Amino acid sequence: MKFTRSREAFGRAKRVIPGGVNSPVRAFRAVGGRPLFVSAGRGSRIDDLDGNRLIDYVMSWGPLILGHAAKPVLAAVRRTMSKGTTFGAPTVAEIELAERIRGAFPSMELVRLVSSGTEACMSALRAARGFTKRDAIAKFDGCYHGHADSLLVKAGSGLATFGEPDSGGVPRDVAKHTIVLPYNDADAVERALKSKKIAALIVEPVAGNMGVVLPRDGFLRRLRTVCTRTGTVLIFDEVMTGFRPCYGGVQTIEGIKPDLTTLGKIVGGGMPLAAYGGRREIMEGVSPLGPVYQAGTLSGNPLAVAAGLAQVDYLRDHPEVYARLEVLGSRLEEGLCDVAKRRRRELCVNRFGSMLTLFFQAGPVTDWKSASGGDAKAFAAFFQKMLKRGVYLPPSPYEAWFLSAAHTDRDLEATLRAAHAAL
Ligand code: KE4
Repeated sequence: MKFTRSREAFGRAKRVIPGGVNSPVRAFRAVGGRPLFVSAGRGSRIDDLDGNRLIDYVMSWGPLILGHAAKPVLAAVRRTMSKGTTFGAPTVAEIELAERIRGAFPSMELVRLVSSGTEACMSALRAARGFTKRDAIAKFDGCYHGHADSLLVKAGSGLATFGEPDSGGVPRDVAKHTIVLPYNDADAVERALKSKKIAALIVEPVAGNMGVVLPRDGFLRRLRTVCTRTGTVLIFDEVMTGFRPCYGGVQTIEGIKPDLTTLGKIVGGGMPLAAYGGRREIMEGVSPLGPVYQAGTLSGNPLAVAAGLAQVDYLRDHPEVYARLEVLGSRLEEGLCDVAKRRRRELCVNRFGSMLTLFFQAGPVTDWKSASGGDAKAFAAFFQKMLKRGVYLPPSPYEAWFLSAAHTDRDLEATLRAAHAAL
């Protein structure tokens, strides 16, 4: 693999964009070297500026469950854009997408469309604070819910690689309202929520931003019980897990009803669209019905809604996609564990359906403390060797690898061969 054109592009980018990237994790800071510049994507592959065709496991960090440039999504956007790109006025398609979301997530009685996962999480928290008239919120160490001020307190994605517990520019008066709890520690949650009136507890029901970390049996149920008892709004941040494991999310599989849910990524079909919603009495507090203000020029944007509708409708009409994703996920997990054993390397794989993380440690990895104990240098070396062998992994040890319906058995065989050589 040669990367000259990417290098030139990066030099040029750094002259006009901070760090040459529009999102920090893309800068390859955790793995060294220069970021890849992408020219095209198709199916499970991306082409970089130097004509390298790579098997992609970043998949734009989750939205592309059907693969790059999925036909139904492109067709829908093409059909829609001939009628204009944005109106700043309601359209019927927005109702249809909100109805689909409510169909897949019955807990979301009222739904508001926004433009990013950050906006969805920030707005959900404001709705919860408005509803409870409480200021404090709680989140978990290693979980990431976007970059709103009150959530940049030990975020797990991006910031985790910088080793910064807080972000610059977040006022102490804001951060002090956020309690950070250890993931998978329900007793700590019980103690915190008993000792202080909290507006909302926000959780990644399956974490993906410290690498994939699964909730212990009963953990989510305990959160539901404690939040109900203390009048705390339970928010499931399903930005990453929404429509990933099934035509629904973790709440569907666990049979647990959060008070609010945030969605993003898949629901937008790869376009800037996210959503938040939940219990009617909470969401009726949102403007123009109630005093909680939230707005957006491009909220419910017609092109993004068309892409989202096309993708979620395809998933609704082709449940076999989920069976296929489960087969691919388990094959990749087993293959990686087998390669690690043959190479006598202490690695552990956490998987949730078609999202997984290979940790460079023996494990188990059950929270941020254990997740951050891996060998980041060994991961960086592995990343670079895989890239040279045509496999593009997330450039951080604290992210999830994503499979799509476009990944093939041949992709997996090539990936496992590359992993065997790279280790
Ligand atoms: P965005 O604002 O990036 O659309 O969504 C924020 C967000 C909220 N909640 C969860 C569970 C998320 O995973 C995210 C965003 N995820 C990261 C990658 N793990 C986005 C990649 C990036 O920051 O560039």
